[in-house]
Amino acid sequence: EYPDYINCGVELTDRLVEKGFGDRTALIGNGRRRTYKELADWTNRLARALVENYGVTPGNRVLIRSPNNPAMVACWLAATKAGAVVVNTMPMLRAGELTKIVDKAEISLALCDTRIKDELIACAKDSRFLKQVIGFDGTANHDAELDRVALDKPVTFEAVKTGRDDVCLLGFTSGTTGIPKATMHFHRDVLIIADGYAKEVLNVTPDDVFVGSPPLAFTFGLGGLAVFPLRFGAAATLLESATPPNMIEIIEKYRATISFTAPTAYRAMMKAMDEGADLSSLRIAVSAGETLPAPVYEEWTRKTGKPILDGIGATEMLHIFITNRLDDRAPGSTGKAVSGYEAKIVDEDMNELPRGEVGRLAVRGPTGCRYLDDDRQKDYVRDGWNLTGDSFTHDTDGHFHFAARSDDMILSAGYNIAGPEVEAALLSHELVAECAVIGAPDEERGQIVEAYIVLANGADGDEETIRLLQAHVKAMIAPYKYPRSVRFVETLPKTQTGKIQRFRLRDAASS
Ligand code: 3SK
Repeated sequence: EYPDYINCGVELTDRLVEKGFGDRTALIGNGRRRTYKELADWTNRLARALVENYGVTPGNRVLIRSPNNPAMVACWLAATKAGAVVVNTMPMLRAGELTKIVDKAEISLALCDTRIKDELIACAKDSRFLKQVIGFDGTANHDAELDRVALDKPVTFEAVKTGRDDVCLLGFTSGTTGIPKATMHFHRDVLIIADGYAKEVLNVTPDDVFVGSPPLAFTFGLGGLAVFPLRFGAAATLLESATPPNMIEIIEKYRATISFTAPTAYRAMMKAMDEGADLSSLRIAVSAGETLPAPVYEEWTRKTGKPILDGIGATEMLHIFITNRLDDRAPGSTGKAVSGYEAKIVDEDMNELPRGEVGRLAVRGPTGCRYLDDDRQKDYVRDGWNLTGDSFTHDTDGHFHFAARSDDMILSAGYNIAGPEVEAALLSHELVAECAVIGAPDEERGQIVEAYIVLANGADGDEETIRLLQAHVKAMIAPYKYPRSVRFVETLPKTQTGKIQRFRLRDAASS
C-alpha cells in the first residue's frame, strides 16, 4: 500500500536521511564512499540542474548511458525526482542500438558518462528526437558539464509530486530478436520489488553490503545494486568492471553480505576460493539471469556453507517473481512465486496444465506487464498473464522447475530433450567451463543434441575429450540425451546482460 502521490527517487534518498540514516554509507564506487546525506544532496543538485538548465519537465524521457558507478545511480535518482521517465542503457550499446531505443522512447535528452559519449553523439547526429547529450563524470572527479552546473546549485529540491502509478522507468528487453520492447514501470513498482522480494526473501537490513555484476541498465542490476540497498539504508558497492576477481576484491574489502550475479561468476568465485579467496562475509548469493545448475548449487552450498538462491525475473515484471527461499530451497528448483505474484504453467491456449507437465510459464503481478506502444502486448500478455519465454514444470508441492527456454526444447527421434538439462550434466564435469546445447537439424533423427563447449583453463578438446564428455552425460542423465555432436569453442555468444544466445548457435547450425 502506497500513498496516492509518491516519488521513488525521494523514497530512496531524502527519506533515508529523515529516518536517521544520513551518516551511513549509501554508495561505494570508484574509490569513494557516499553517505545517504551526500547522496540526497547530490541528487537534489542534479535534479535542479536538469530542471533549471536543461528544461526537463515531468514525463520527459531521459536516457542514461554509463557503466555501473555512483554517478549513474545519482543521475537516475535525480531524473526520477524531476518526474522524468528514465531509460537506463548498457554502456556497450552501439549507435545503431541506441537509435532504436531513442526512437522507440522518443528521447530528447541524454545524460552520459563522458568516457563513452561517442556512440551517443553519433546517434544524436541524425536523430529526429535526441537533441541534448549532457556529459557527467563517472569517475570521482566530478569534472564534466553536468557536474559543474550541479555544483552551483543549492542542496534542496522540491521533487515532482508524481502519482504512484505514474511511469518513471522504461525497461528495454535485451532484444535477442533484434526488435526491442520497452516495458513501463511505475514509481510504486520500484518500491514493490524492494518491499516484496528484497524484504520477504533477503530480509535486507541496514548492515547489508551489496555487490554484483549485472548492469544497472538491466533491471536485475538496478534492483539488486541500487533499489534494494537504498530502500533499507544498506550500502551498495558499484563496479565498472564486475569480473569475478574484482567482485572478490570488493567482497573481501567491504565484507559484502549479498551478491547478485549469474552461475558462471559463482563458478569462477568458487574456483578462486581454492586459491584463498575469502567469501565468508556473504550471507546470501542471489543467482539469476540463467538457470542455476544443480552442481553449482551443491558446490556453493558445500564450499561456502551459505545459501545460494536461484530466482527468475523479467524486465517485464521489473525483478524476480519466482524464487527459492532461505528456508525452502533445493538444487534444480527455482522455488515459488514471490508474495503478490501468481505463476502457472499453460499450454498454447492458456489452459493450465496438470502438475508435472512441461509448459509455458505465465506470471501476473503488480509490476507488469505493460509494453510501451507495442502490438506484441496481445501476444505476450493474455488475460493479464505475462507469457514468458520459458518452459517450466510445477510440482505438487508448488515449486517451479525450469525445463528450457520455450525454444530450447530439442525434439530428437521422438524424444523431448531439454537442452539445459544436458548443459547441467556437462557442467558437472570439471573439464567444462561453459556450454550451450541446441538442437541441430539431422536427417535421421529430426534434430540431434549439439553441445558448444568452452573448456576449463583454455584447454583444447580432441576426439578423446568428446568421448569422455559423452560418456559423462550418459552416466548423469538418460543416455538418449547425450550430445551426438560436440564442438569446442573459445567463447559463447551472449547478450549484453550475459545471457547465452542459443538462437545464434541454432541459426548457424541450420544454415
Ligand atoms: O531472470 C532474469 O533474467 C531477470 C530479468 C529482469 C530482472 C530480474 C531478473 C532476475
